[in-house]
Amino acid sequence: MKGSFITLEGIEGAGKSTCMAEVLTVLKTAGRDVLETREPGGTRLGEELRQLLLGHKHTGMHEDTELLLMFAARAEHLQQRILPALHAGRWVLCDRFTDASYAYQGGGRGMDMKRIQQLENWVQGDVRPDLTLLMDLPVELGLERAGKRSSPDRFESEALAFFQRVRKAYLEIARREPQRVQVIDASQSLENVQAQVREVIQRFLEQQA
Ligand code: Z5A
Repeated sequence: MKGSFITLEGIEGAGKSTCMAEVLTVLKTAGRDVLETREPGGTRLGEELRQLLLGHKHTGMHEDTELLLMFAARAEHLQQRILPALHAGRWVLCDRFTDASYAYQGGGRGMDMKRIQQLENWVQGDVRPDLTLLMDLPVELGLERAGKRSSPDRFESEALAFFQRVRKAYLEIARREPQRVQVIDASQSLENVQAQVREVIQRFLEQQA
């Protein structure tokens, strides 16, 4: 039996990490064996690449390099952890995946979406998430929530307009793939957001039964 692949996406401060816990609880209560992971990262090599990508050591990194490093980390993650877990019948819950490359590198940096698609096809073959929760909220609110954290990483240091392009790109993906991408109104209170998340996951579980 093959497990299901669920991803969480959203702009800065959207509450993905907070809601991962909620998704995990619902899945575990339903008896699913879940691999919880994240991108960039998820493997030892991927976590090292994450440090290079998010840290300030390579502030002027070229956008091609950034995109290729994202996909290098993803190739390692897929081959070493995600695919073995899915083939073993486990569920995979991942904090960000390829939609983030379309939103941040495509939308935010303005890179050619076709290039990203070529890498997606090469690295992933036909592997795509079965369900994606897009935590959506106004950029100003997300940045305000995230701003309460200590030191900003390389992406968090970007300007407001960058995150507005990222949000727009995410919403465009949701518009194109309404079956896979479920939009959560993340501007609501935490209780309300968690309730929306529970409902989407319960519905998905029922569809899989
Ligand atoms: N990136 C990329 O460019 N290309 C790619 O292909 C991939 C990634 C895969 C790392 O992501 C960066 O990599 C990311 C995109 C880029 N950069 N950015 N920006 P990350 O996921 O590790 O980093 P992040 O976006 O900063 O996520 P985060 O730290 O996990 O934050 P979050 O999940 O969006 O939010 P949170 O930590 O759950 O919540 C933020 C705060 O708001 C926190 O204090 C909560 O208690 C609070 N919160 C949450 N929900 C609520 C509600 N509903 N009401 C009030 N307060 C709330």
